[in-house]
Amino acid sequence: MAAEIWGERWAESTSDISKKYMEIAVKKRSLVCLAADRNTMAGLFDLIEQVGPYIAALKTHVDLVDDWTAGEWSRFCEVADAAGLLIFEDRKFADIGKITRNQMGGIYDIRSWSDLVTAHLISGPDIVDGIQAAWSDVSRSGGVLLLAQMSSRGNLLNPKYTDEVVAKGKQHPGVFGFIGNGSRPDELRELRQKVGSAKMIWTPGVNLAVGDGEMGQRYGDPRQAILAGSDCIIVGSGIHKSSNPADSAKKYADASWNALIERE
Ligand code: 5BU
Repeated sequence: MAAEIWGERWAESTSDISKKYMEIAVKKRSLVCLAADRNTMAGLFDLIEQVGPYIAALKTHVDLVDDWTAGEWSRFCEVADAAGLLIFEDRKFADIGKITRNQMGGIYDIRSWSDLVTAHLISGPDIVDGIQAAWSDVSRSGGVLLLAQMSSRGNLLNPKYTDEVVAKGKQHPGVFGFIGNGSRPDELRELRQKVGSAKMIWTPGVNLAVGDGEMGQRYGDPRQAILAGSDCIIVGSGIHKSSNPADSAKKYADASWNALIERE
């Protein structure tokens, strides 16, 4: 079933975790990753309870939770796991390999609960080895999403930088895929051409209300993002700030799923 729906993306992928994601997306008929940017544990629990059935992955910023404790967080990850979600910490690592390896540990111990993390390639390719070593240290595995583009206005990830990130990232088995700019379908289409079919492209900067967001964020349409080659729309405020998060999540799920069917 997943092979049919995802076409060449499934056929060319050599990553277990990508295949796991594609299967979850088919099961839930949703290519939505929720950006769960709420800053209390109660707010996070409430959100996941409402939208769990309509999303395929959960993106966190573990360091923005005001009342974070290790115990509550591990309970939260258990709930996410029970809801069948991949857990993606959007940490945007950027340091040298050995420091990044240690930053996967520390108080938040990201290596012990994340399936995916983001990283910049600004410090060179060893950052991916550092992150993979950290997962190995706790006998787990995971995938790295490299920032090839960003959704925010004025960002410094110019096309030449994007090309180098893609060229290096494509070769590395520890790289699950790339972050692309969900607000600009044309840029995304170009990125997909460069990436080919073997790796994922996940896209923030997506909202049914297209246009400029807060503090330089930009938003594009979910259907357009998937048609341009995104494999997962990352949606934050479009869901968690809505008066009915479940209804909104369902709308994004339907838009993303229908676009995948249309694309393949
Ligand atoms: P929003 O509320 O849908 O704007 O939330 C977007 C989320 O995606 C938020 O958690 C950001 O940290 C994240 N993000 C982004 O907006 N743009 C980027 O280029 C990257 C991540 Br990388």
